[in-house]
Amino acid sequence: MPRPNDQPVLVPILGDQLTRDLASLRGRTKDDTVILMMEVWDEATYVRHHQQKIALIFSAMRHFAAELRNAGWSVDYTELGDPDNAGNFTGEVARAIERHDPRLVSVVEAGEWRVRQDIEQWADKFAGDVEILRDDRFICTQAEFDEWAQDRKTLRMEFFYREMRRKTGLLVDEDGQPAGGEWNYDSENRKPPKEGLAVPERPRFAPDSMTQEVIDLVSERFGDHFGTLDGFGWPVTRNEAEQAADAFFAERIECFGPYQDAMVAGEDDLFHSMLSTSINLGLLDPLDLCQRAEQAYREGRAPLNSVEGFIRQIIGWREYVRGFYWHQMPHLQRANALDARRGLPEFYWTGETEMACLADCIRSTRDNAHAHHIQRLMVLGNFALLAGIEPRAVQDWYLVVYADAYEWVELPNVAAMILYADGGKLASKPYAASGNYINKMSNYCAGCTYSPHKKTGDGACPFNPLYWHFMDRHRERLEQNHRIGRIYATWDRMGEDRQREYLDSAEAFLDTLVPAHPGWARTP
Ligand code: FAD
Ligand code: DLZ
Ligand code: SF4
Repeated sequence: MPRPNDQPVLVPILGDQLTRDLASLRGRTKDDTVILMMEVWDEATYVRHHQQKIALIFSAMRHFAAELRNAGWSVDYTELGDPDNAGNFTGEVARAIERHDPRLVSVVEAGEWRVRQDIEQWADKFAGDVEILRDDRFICTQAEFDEWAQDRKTLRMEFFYREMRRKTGLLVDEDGQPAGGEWNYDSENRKPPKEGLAVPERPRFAPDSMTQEVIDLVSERFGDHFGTLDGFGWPVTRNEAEQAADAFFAERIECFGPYQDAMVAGEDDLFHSMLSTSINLGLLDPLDLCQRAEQAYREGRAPLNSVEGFIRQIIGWREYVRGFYWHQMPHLQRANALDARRGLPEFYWTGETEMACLADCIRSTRDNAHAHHIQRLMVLGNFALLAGIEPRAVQDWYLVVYADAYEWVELPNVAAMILYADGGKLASKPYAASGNYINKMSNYCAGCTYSPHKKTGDGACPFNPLYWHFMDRHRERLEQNHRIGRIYATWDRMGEDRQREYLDSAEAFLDTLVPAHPGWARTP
């Protein structure tokens, strides 16, 4: 039965929808709307998120609710500790419907498959009207992505990215050509770190009393989850996120491009923007950031390769993985084209490994709930690929440990980009590399028990034999691939004895790996 018009509209806002420009708020009036925000047990525990990730989301939610109330909105906020908390979104919306008897529930579609499935049941479960609005914080609609992807065998980001450049006009000159003549300047963005590289400190935001209250809550309720709360300094409000963005555009964007793939032990941020947590929560608008980057280039404050690289990560990769996720779900979750079956090694959780590169990336992950892209891809991801770790375990790990991790962005990066589990729809070849690559792009090897120059046997960098073990066991599939197939000529030239040394060395190393207890990622 339709409700009378004097009943309010109930607007549930999820934890990663923290913007006043949300489609469900646009055009609403304050006296006619009740905003519902819900801290719920199911979201906090469906995987055992890093402690900083829960603290960040709850603190940002509470600050956003306060900002809305100060602006005159009516906000119904359920805290995790409320005795009647139903523990999940559907139960909390049901309780709110009893409290407010709304004429309409208006919600923006959830970012994740799991939650979207639940929300799609609301119209059947609840008596009143329910509308589910498109999340227009993304530049590309799903219909656009699906149309672009239709009839393509492979879905390369590069071609999608050019469409997004044309759609937004970012770095496109008046004649329709890309600024500077090229669409992509990645070849200029592969500088190894140089000695004494000076990296400006990124701003950190000391917890205020609201954040401290959340930190205490997380410590009490989730203190056995992975990671530490010490040094929590993420932006939790739009204002803080803007300050973080200002600092990036003032101090780091210049070197962002050239050192994008560099890694330095103990330097956790380098020249990265460190803005993913704020963008994904809704505190920063991705298009606005790209426009600011373009302005920096047009005004001569930042070089084109840095600005193009930054814009590509956002309107290219970020938009692309989101379209890819919805295009490939739900089977992407179960994809395992390389039939990888090994358990995740325990050291991914403890950091206890002699491999200096992995140890540093895991330490940064534990301390900051963050590691930068090339660490996620070419160290942590490369190892998981070469060692044949089962995709579901790797997916869970990435979803737990990073403060910016939501399944729509984590899953394509893990299943398709690092593990090639989709069989090559996303990546034209597996991102497999030996110790050579890490040695070239970082200073890790200088402080490692192993040597990147030693190929097999005692003291050899494990990435070296693992690389050939991987190539050998996937020969049938990869030999046909024109981007990687030629490597087999090198393998064949080695001769059987040398090949055996590589394979034995890899197997001896793999035998030392202790599988992690699954309880690290999910409550059994
Ligand atoms: P910067 O290096 O400054 O890049 C600028 C922005 O570009 C980022 O803030 C982010 O919004 C976007 N971006 C860059 N690369 C990607 C990408 N591959 N996919 C989507 N967006 C991108 N990013 C997440 O936001 N959440 C995740 O759960 C996540 N999981 C990842 C898992 C793996 C295996 C890999 C290889 C990458 C993953 N990324 C993820 C992408 C990337 O590593 C992070 O976005 C980045 O490290 C965040 O730090 P930053 O803000 O300093 O990024
Ligand atoms: C990740 C997360 C966590 C830990 N907790 C909550 C929560 O209690 N309430 C909430 O609204 N959102 C939370 N989130 C973010 C949601 O998981 C995210 O909004 C959905 O997964 C998007 O589909
Ligand atoms: Fe990593 Fe190998 Fe270098 Fe050690 S030698 S830091 S394991 S790449």
